Amino acid sequence: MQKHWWQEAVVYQVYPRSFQDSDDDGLGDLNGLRRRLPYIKRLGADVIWLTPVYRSPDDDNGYDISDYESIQPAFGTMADFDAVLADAHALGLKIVMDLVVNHTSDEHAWFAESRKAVDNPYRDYYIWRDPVDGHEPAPWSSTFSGSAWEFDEATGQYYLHLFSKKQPDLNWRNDTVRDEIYGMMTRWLDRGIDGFRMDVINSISKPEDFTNTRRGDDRQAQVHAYLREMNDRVLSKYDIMTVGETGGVTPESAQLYAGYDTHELSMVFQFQHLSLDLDREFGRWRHHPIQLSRLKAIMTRWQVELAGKAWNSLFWSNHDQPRAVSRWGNDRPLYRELSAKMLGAVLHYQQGTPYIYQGEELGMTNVYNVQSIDDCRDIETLNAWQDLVETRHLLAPDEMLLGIELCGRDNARTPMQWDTSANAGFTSAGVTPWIGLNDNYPKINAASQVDDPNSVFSFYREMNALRKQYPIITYGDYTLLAPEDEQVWAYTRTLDGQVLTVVANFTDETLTRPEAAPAGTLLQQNYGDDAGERLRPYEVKVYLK
Ligand code: ISL
Repeated sequence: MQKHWWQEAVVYQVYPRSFQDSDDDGLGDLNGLRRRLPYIKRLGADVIWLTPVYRSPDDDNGYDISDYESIQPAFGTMADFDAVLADAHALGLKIVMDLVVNHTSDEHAWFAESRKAVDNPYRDYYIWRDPVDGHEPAPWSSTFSGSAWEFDEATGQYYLHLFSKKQPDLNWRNDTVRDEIYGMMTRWLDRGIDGFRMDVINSISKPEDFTNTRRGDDRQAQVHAYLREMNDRVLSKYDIMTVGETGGVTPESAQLYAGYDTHELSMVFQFQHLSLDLDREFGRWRHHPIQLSRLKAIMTRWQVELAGKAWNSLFWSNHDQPRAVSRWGNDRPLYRELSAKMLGAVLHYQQGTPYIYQGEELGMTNVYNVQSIDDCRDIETLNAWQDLVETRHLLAPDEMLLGIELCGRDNARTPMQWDTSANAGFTSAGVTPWIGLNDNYPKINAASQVDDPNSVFSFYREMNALRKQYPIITYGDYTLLAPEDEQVWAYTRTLDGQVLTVVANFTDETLTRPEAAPAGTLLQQNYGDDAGERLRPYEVKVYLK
């Protein structure tokens, strides 16, 4: 296996509209991020993944791009972007940009042309079909509720949109579309960025007909051909990292996307572990408790099956997910910090590149102050409310609000909690942020944690530092211990005769386990001492021998 810098890196995900406002419009921006770069450096991250900052009508918070080569004015200018990049590089931080090329905004110039006439030169940039018997050409549905087909009066055809109707899907079969995208990517790389996180990249290839209604990776025909072409024509010319967002991938298919010798991507985001608490029918809007043995089994399969063949990404959370400590840990005051540290350790000591979503390093929690749908901003949430509550009456308002509270995307999108001042230091007092703050910011904020050696922040910082010191954390082989245990997650990593053991209590009970007292010296823990085989609530211990 050839070693790559991104295998040894820790990535910090920044959602810029919620990170730091610098001009008092209630929206985070590039100058705000620039001011906070030293914070990310101090945490010990190596790479920033920046979610979209391109020009966009913001139907889906920037994932609907109307110009790939200009900056959203509310976020700043291209000069501001260059300044962020230069400052980041000066600090030794790399920047990976979001690449959203499954779809554009309907306000992109290509789509404005495309919808004008069936013989417009841009028509074939998108996916247009005639109606069948007066309605949608095929039964595909949108991730954001309703049909994936929108009828366009002007030309009497439907266009495909896997997400909102303001996000028409690009037609990757069209050689010119792919040329345009590769050209755009090349210009960004030549600007000096360090890679791409590729939005829903395993959806870019569409079948000839749209009769297969199963979701997932198996409806892709050409995706590997496209990614190999992209790699050949663009990616392989730079020393960058790429991570594909690939819902539906399995350890087998991930080896095609991210195999060491498949010449596609550096790694992918898989979502199997994030599906355990979802409902078959109502998805994230009806929640089920997770079974630890199943979570361990999924993560272990990825560890074992990719070993030596492809590289894992490791994440609990991102801007589409609820907060990790609320979902997998315990966000009550007594256990919040303990369980946030425990979760961090269980994830970061596995093999792969860890991703920290902004605020996770502080133990930021889900939002419990949502009173009504009017407090929500996320298009997925708003559309689902419209569909499931208002139109089809499948969920009662209270049940849906509970679903939103437990799993809605806005949980991750409230402003970063910097300090105890009004608006948490995200924006000035008196400004109304684009989305309400989590009202626990006086308790959970960066200012109270960065200098506290016992804080969640310091725990994450310590993990990041240990990773630099011990190659076993990056490269060791993973073995699960006691797979059936529903309360404890224990595993080892081995490399060159060394053994690293991680033992974690996922409950609020004190337990006794032989695995909890392995040989070796304690490298990291969240209680300050070692109780041997006794594991206290949410205790985690990491040993090295
Ligand atoms: O949560 C999911 C899978 O468990 C899905 O929300 C999935 O990650 C998502 O639908 C794809 O997300 C990406 O593309 C969307 C955008 O809204 C998300 O923010 C982005 O991460 C469309 O561009």
